[in-house]
Amino acid sequence: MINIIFIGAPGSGKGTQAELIKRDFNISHISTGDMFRENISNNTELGKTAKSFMDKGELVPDEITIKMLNERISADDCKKGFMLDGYPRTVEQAKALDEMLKKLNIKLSAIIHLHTSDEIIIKRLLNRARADDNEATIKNRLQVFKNQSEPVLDYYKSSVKIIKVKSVGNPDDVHAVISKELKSL
Ligand code: B4P
Repeated sequence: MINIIFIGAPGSGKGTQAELIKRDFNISHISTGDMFRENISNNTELGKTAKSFMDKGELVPDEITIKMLNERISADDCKKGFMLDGYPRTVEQAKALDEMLKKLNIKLSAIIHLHTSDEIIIKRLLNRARADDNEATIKNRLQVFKNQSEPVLDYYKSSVKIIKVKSVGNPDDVHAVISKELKSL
């Protein structure tokens, strides 16, 4: 059973690669971004709060995100293995995840760190053109990633295997590199 985390800047391809892994490894795909977007389209209170942060390129507060994730990861389908796409994004979220996994008696197999250049990210996201994909917001999201999410890699470096993968070129080629790494775990 594999339990993995994807860490990478906005637009580094976490969602894209997670879909390909799901296809090949039959594990649950948990995307906090997708969960927030679903709440936004259903016009829930959680969605309204999340939207006010996402539109500015800020992170949704830890308190809300941790609660939502803890409920999701306790669900039965996660027992067959899971990948977290876009969580944890802060050291606080990582600490809360550790606590939760300890309670559930689950171990992380690895972290996939997707990386590429800011220039490529800006091009990709302007091309994707989602609601939060305008240039000012993208630049803020990149800064937020550097300030708040990169420290998560430091937090895990002595306890979990970190696999660094360059996320450029054809998504299928990037997937082949990740697949090979996961099969050798
Ligand atoms: P997310 O939904 O996680 O989205 P993302 O970081 O923008 O994108 P991702 O890396 O998944 O890129 P994708 O594969 O789609 O976050 C959105 C927002 O939600 C955050 O800013 C935050 O506000 C909030 N949020 C989410 N999780 C949170 C948390 N834990 N705590 C607090 N707030 C949270 O790829 C992007 C584009 O690139 C696509 O168009 C794709 O087709 C293209 N692409 C991908 N790989 C490519 C490749 N190899 N070559 C060419 N194009 C490629």
